[in-house]
Amino acid sequence: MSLPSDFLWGFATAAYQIEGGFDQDGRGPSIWDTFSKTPGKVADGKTGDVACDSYNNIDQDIALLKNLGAKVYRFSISWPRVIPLGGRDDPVNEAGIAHYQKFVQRLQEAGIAPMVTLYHWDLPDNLDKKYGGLLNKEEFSLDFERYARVMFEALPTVKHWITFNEPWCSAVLGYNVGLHAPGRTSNRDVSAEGDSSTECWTVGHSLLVAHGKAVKVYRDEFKPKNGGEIGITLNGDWAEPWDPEDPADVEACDRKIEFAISWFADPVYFGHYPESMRKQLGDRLPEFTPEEVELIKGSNDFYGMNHYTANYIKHKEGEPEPADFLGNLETGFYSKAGENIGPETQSVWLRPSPIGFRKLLVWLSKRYNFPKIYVTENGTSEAKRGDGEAEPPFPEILEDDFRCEYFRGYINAMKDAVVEDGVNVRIYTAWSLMDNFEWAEGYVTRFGVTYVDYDGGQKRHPKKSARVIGDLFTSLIKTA
Ligand code: PNW
Repeated sequence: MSLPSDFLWGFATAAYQIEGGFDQDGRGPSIWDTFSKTPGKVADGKTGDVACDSYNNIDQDIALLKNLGAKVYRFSISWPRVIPLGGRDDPVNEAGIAHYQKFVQRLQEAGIAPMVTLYHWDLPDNLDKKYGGLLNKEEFSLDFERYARVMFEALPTVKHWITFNEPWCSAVLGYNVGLHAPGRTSNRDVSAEGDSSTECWTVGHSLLVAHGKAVKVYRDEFKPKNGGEIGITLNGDWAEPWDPEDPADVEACDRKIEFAISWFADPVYFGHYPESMRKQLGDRLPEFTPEEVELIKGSNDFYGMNHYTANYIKHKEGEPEPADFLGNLETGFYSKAGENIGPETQSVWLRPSPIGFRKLLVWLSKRYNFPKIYVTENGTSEAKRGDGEAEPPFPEILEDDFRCEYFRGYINAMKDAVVEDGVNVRIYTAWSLMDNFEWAEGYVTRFGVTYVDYDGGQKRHPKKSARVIGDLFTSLIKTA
């Protein structure tokens, strides 16, 4: 028993993390340009100005994908590259459009299917300044709708569209914790502006409405002639009870997943927010109008799933904090019995737990009636090697056995979910094709299956894990 013969696998990236070319050919600034240039926001004061310089290295990136055997490549469009000021009446930058048209054409000539994310966090800065960006549902959703239409029209051969990458991250990291652009939070040590108790819920709602509008445009105007699919990509970790004997911890696990994933997935599949969130947040959680329900309910052609890690969950007693976004609970890596969920990595939030992937695939499939799932991100930074704080220098860094083990564990867990639990996964793209700008962590943390020599001409060197993924899928996919 194995994965279906039409299963597609490959790698994922995002525009701001790899493109560079920040001021080339008319690109405008995004909120991440502004945020990363603000002192103290990104490790070592780094920005995505150059990153992997993928904007100027189309041929090298496609050759790499081909060399690794990828069947699909997930990348994102930089909104301010194609509409520098972002708004629905603002001019389109033809050079930006031409860039993505050329890229898609070259990819397809190489036999690689493009999977395009419209929004991977790089909002045109002008829209943030003009009307508060994602906080302004009416303006934002109309501007996003127009941007989406421009891209659907420009790239008619693309069959897989993702509206938003990880709305949870945009809302919580951007408007509650303040760790990501635009960096708003109630914590006045971090930001002069923001209200963690309300803004993230407002932003989540705007994102859902904008998603719904873009899906409607695609289905009404483009799907009939182009025949592609569209969905949203959600992130979320698996949850294990801290004390499996305590029903309150067991219950808190479901609540944790609801606050992370069902916040967006319940509206998309059922047309309303989860009961647990309505109960805790009251009128801080916006109401859907009947028109919004109409737009959002049933708006996924596939479920886009980003998944990295798992946590032990301990329920909290008493009233939740106003800024709480977890569901009145604590997350940790150790259980009551002292078990560790998985080995440490360079990312404080990430410890591998392959079994958690299988369990979450089953949880989601049961709740949302076995949707077609595309795993759009899965991957890891490395564990520390030896006593060193940093990763080893090139070329030892290419021997990334820890990452190889991660992919073996996770991809096999996914295979088990498909083969034994009836879960319907059809596409898998590993995060990431190459080392890149890891947001607030700058370039310190590397998630790539390919090493990028940032200071030595941006050369790409595949690590051991790049081959492991290809070999695994080759052995797991049924030959037609
Ligand atoms: C995802 N967390 O982000 C993003 O989609 C990628 O752009 C990113 O590079 C990748 O995962 C690795 O970090 C996340 O704190 C960032 O739980 C942070 C969290 C989850 C996902």
